[in-house]
Amino acid sequence: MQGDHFDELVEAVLKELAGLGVVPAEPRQISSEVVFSAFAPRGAVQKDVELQLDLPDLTKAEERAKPGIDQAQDAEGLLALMASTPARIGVGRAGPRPRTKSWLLFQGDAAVTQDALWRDVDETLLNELGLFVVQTKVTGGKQEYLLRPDLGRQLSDEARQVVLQRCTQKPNIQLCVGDGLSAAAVEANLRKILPVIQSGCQMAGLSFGVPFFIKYCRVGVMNDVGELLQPDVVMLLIGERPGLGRAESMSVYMGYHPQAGHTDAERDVICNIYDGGGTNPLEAGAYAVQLAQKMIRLQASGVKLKIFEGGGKQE
Ligand code: B12
Repeated sequence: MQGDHFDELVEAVLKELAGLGVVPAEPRQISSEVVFSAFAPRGAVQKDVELQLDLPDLTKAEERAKPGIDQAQDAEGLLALMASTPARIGVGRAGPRPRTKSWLLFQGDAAVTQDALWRDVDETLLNELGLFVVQTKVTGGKQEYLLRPDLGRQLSDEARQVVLQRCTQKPNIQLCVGDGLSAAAVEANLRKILPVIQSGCQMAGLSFGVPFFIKYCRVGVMNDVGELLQPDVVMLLIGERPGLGRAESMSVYMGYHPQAGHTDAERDVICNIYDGGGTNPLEAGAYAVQLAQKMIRLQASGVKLKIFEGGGKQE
């Protein structure tokens, strides 16, 4: 629409509204420019306006802890019940629907999950910890990673070459880090767990291969790493599928002499690794080293290890 014509239109509407007493009758400076500016992106028109939020931040622990049931029969009991679980109980309802608060919180928490899933692990962290980066056969970004788990279980040809060039053969422990389903999980735990595993292996007299990072990684990639480098044990630190609002949980998947054809039955997992409620990353690191020692001693992992532990094989 032409600006002049629009101005005429605005003028006509304002006159009509003034006649109805909805807007003041005095002449005012209004033009298409002014009207359009109302729809411009916020940053563009409100550069010097400070953002003021008058609503509480629903994601804060104290807000989450507030019951949504106004006249609970046992208010104290309800509070105790809510404190006993992170599950969304006692949130109340508006007729048959969730309350606005519940709905907003759900959307906020779902966004945390999506962010963790869709973004890449911070490169500065990987550089800081001296991890070089290789990729699986996924080439079409996260979308393909999610749709094709099979590609995430195989190192790309280039990755295989780089790994062979940069890593040592037949270490006791070969550690890899994978993004998996949560970048946030890797970022939250890696700085803590990696040094514990490294020093733990050193103290246990286990040789430690050159660690590296695998982008678009699935658990099954352990088989490729095992075939390429022939370590006794592969440890794969990987981001777990995030829960609603909980994205920082990591796992260590481990296998003895992983090779083509191995399944999860030949693997073990130390899961739910995060600070403040999960398995503490420092403890998890120490436990991973102990488990690796056991795997090497009994020459097994996964179900076989359980059987051998139970006396199926003499030490
Ligand atoms: C998704 C999932 C599954 C899916 C896996 C399918 C898939 N393709 O993703 C299904 C429903 C099949 C599944 C089954 C089982 N799971 Co499960 N699973 C999970 C979950 C929710 C997320 C895992 C994840 O994010 N992995 C990371 C991504 C990147 O890996 P991925 O390559 O995409 O997928 C592989 C792993 O998820 C692996 N996997 C999944 N579960 C398990 C369990 C064990 C013991 C192992 C070694 C591997 C493994 O299987 C996938 C294919 O290789 C976790 C919860 C958590 N907090 O981690 C539980 C979890 C790992 N599972 C668990 C268990 C116990 C099992 C079962 C043994 C249950 C049963 N009794 O049958 C089976 C075994 C499965 C197997 N693969 O042999 C436990 C492990 C506890 C432990 N420390 O041993 C967890 C931690 C849940 C829990 N809190 O109890 N699981």
